[in-house]
Amino acid sequence: SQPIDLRLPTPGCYADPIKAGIDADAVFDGMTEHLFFTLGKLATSASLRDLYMALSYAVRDRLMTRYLASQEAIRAKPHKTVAYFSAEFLIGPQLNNNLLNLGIQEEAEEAVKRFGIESLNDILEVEEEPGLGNGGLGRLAACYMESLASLQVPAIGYGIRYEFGIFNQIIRDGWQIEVTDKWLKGGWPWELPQPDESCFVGFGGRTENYIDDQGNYRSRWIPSEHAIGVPHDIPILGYRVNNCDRLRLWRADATESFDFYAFNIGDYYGAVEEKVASETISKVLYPNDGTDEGRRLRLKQQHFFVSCSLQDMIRSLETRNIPVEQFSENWTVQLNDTHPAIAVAELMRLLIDNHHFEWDQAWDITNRSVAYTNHTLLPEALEKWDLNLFKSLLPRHLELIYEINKRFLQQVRLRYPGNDLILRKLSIIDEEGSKAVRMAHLATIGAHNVNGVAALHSDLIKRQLMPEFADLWPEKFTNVTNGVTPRRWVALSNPELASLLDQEIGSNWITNMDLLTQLEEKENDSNFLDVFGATKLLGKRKLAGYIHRQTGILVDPSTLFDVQVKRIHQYKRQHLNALQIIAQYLRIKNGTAHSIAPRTVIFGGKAAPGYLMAKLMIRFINGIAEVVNADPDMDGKLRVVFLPDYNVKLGEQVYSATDLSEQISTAGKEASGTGNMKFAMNGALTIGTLDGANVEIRDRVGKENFFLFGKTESEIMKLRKNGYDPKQYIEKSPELSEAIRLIELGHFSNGDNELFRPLLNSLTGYDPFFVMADFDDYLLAQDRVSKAWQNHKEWNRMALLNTARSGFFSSDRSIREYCSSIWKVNPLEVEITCNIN
Ligand code: NBY
Repeated sequence: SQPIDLRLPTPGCYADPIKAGIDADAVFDGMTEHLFFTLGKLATSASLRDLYMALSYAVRDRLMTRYLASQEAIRAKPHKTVAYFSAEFLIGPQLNNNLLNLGIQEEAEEAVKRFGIESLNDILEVEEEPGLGNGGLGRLAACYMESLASLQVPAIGYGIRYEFGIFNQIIRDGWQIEVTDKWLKGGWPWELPQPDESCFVGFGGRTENYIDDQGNYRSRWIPSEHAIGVPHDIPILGYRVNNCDRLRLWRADATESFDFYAFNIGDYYGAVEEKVASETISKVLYPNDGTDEGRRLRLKQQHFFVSCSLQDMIRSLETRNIPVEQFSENWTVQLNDTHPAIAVAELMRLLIDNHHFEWDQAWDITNRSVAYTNHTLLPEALEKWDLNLFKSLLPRHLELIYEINKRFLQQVRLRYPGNDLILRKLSIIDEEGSKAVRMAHLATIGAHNVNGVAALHSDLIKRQLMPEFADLWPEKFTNVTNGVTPRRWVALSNPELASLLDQEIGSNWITNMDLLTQLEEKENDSNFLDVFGATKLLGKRKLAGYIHRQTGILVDPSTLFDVQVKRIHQYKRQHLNALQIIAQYLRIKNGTAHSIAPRTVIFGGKAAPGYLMAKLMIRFINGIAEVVNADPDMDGKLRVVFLPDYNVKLGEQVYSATDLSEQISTAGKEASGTGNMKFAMNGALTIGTLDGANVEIRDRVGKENFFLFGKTESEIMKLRKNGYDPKQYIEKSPELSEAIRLIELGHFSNGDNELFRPLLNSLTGYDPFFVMADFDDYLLAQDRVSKAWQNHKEWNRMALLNTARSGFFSSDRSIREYCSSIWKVNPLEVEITCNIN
């Protein structure tokens, strides 16, 4: 390919991709200029925040050559580009990631020292992360963007620039309190607003038929309302390459302002919803990770960002003189769950109504371009929109969906003559009860590929979620097991491990995680195992310091750090872990805890504001923590910590400091999990069920290096079918009965024996997630953990093998699979020549 000559004397313009032109002097000079000109500050009076801003701007400047060259490369020569559509991108802090990918961490360290700062970390600490996602789904999108850029694949992430991201969590009296996330308040240096590329989006109104100049019958939409989408672009630089992709987030301009301060935190949801009804569409992220709330504003958000993005993509063809007929040769659209599934109807509308394509050609283009990733089997999380709501907001789209459905069902009739049941099951319109549009059906029919996110999950999509679709189109359904980026989740978050790996196997592991298998040669090298264990201890010391500062709890870094961090959910079963702690507590109290490992059990995670049971689970954990941590009998044996406000930044501290990773969801419920992968890479052992990607993690790290417990998915199904009764399990288990009795007595709620009643009733009555059924086996697995911990050398060996065999879970591998089997895209190497070198 032709090198791009920008003819610009820009900072960081250099032919040598790594470091050239960016030494500590350049970083220092850049900071000085920005302090003075951009921030209006003298270096002598600059605060840490000022220095953070100045360094960020200086680094951003040095991304621009690559950023523009990457866009120029596509302009110069058409190349299929990935458009990753996601309502959430949980990108985390940007500064250190960009320093790493540019290769200038040391230069930055030296530059900040010249400002009298002791360590770059002091500046990194200041960065506020954009919480534009709920959990795994949003974080996955961020890992995928980073891998796309690192693999030199042209890509753009399309989403929403929420003014308020996921709420900040504080814990008061053991309860979660939600606080508005004002991530933009101090200015956020990583985005570039591009108001010239704004788009119009319609809502409501009516449709009409008309005859055009050529005498053709056509339909059009006359919306009653409009919003303007203003793109805000975030550069996503690949690791040590010139390719710099983009995250393009749309902001809806405010129509009127209001004071979010007045949030009634007890009713976060209601407060947001009511006020927001008259408000701008991009105001707030829905803080809901597992249930479809079916709110009008949410559908508005979805259509808003999808319409802006598709218009933007078509416009980019037009400005490059590429005919719109060639849309699918130039773009491949990935739908991150059904949140952007309206894209199927919106692309049809744009092609037919605006660009006057015939139906068949428009459908062909749509179907060739769009693919859909499913992230959940939970029925309550499958998006459905009430037909009347849908019609009032998107009347033209509903007409198009009816037509899509009509043509689709005609095909089904031919394939299954006389089978009305299958028509009802496959239809986009749910006719049971009040009518609704099923977004998963729209996505599946519109897409050329549907994938799940782990082998088991993809299998269950075919067998349980959409068996009729899988029978109709078996080749449409595939699997791409999730992955996480080793740049953030090893190199940035675990610098001690990263430098040990560099020393032992060279530094190529960071872009080729399969090289980690070379570590297997060290499994019996006693000295190496000690060093490996020592890096873990460093991480644990740091986390212990953080825990003390945040919660006042003193924890001992030599104890087993047993961690469960993820959204709080019944299916993820944090309460199973909590019950296990009570059992251990009782053993210690009764003097029967003979060989239990001294543990620090750490929880972190947010509960959806309207999910009362999850909020009670947080209160429950904190109730246990209060009793355990105050009891001198527990000293040196057991500590329980609930870390408030779990987010990406905190995750970076946690994964590197963990010995035991808790992945204990009810089998069949967790689509994949991605935290499980981050833990394994960082040398934590997993205690887990055969669920999601745990299955593949265990296959790869070896069953002897994984603490397995619990019923399998098919055993759970059988139990459910045969009438599951949790009481039978409680009666059979003295330790479980005793734990429950203690909770009933109010032992963990200052004598209040009503507080945890709803939780107990659920567990002992219906137990929808089979906590009681798995309890005894879980406790036995925890005993195996305790036993293994006695032999530190052996533990370190198993931990090392986890790291060594976790290469498969790099998002680079996932992205390569998407590129070759779904998107059919190739890398496009960006070369740069400069006139200033
Ligand atoms: O996606 C998660 C899955 O639970 C996890 O197993 C998987 O590893 C991960 C990545 O594939 N799903 C998830 O995080 N979902 C959400 O955050 C989410 C957000 C919004 C809504 C539903 C789910 N919603 O209905 O609005």
